[in-house]
Amino acid sequence: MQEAGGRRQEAGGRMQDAGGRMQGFDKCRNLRIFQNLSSSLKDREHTERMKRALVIIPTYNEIENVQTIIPEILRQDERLEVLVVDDNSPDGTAAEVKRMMTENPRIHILERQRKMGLGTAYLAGFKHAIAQGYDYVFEMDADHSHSPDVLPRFLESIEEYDLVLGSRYIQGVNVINWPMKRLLLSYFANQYTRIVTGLPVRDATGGFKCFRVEVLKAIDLDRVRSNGYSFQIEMSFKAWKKGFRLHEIPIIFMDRRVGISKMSKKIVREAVTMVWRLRMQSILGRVR
Ligand SMILES: Nc1nc2c(ncn2[C@@H]2O[C@H](COP(=O)(O)OP(=O)(O)O)[C@@H](O)[C@H]2O)c(=O)[nH]1
Ligand SMILES: [Mg+2]
Repeated sequence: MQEAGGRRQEAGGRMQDAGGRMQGFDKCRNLRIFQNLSSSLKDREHTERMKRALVIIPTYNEIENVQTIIPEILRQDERLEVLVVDDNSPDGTAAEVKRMMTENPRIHILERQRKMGLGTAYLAGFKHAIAQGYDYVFEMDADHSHSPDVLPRFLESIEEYDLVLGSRYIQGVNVINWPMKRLLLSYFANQYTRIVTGLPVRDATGGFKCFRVEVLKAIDLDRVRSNGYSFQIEMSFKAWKKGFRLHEIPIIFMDRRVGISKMSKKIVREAVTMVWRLRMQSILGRVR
């Protein structure tokens, strides 16, 4: 940045010289002040634009969804890039993403050999984001349950907070098209999580969120144990315990229209025990 700023000043200087020759030094003073001001505004704008945000999308058999969701995401803000983490989807999701990559350099892919779960897919994406120097890192589903229109609001909030969570439960219940059974499960799972862990958020299991990369660097990613919904709880809990600032913004969650859910009873069982493990870690001062 300094180098860029320096170059800009030099350019400003050259313009002053030209102006000086034409109109005399004093007459150019106001023009110079104006030039310096506008150049410093441009510098600030430039610095902000330099922030890079990576939207990580884990996929398993989402070929139709990636075709539509990725362009919608990229349209929201020029700072956004997308990383698909695909687990060798039999429907050819990865091949489709690679085709899209030939047309747009803001799309990336990480391919894994087999279906290994949502949590480890995100962990692989987080490590990539850290290594590649991104500033903000999003989690987002491929299936249009999370609306890309909210991404600009996340980008605003992440300027002030360290972890911004999309919440279905801060303005009533904003879930569309879920069977009542699943909604009740999610709602009470969240109450249960809050009681057991103390995590002060309304929606701890949601998967639409944005981390400052510093949060990901502070958490020992190799020690993150959970893989399903409790992965979301574990990441937010660890961020909170490490003193980072969490903030919830309202989102509307829509059930998928295309493809099938990978939700299972095993994922629910994992969450039930994980919250107790987190509480124990906290009591013993072992949150890493
Ligand atoms: N890479 C990868 N992605 C997964 C896996 N399981 C689920 N996903 C993706 O995670 C996101 C959320 O999963 P989904 O089945 O919609 O869960 P639901 O919304 O809770 O029913 C989707 O983009 C899925 O394609 C997995 O094992 N590996
Ligand atoms: Mg879904």
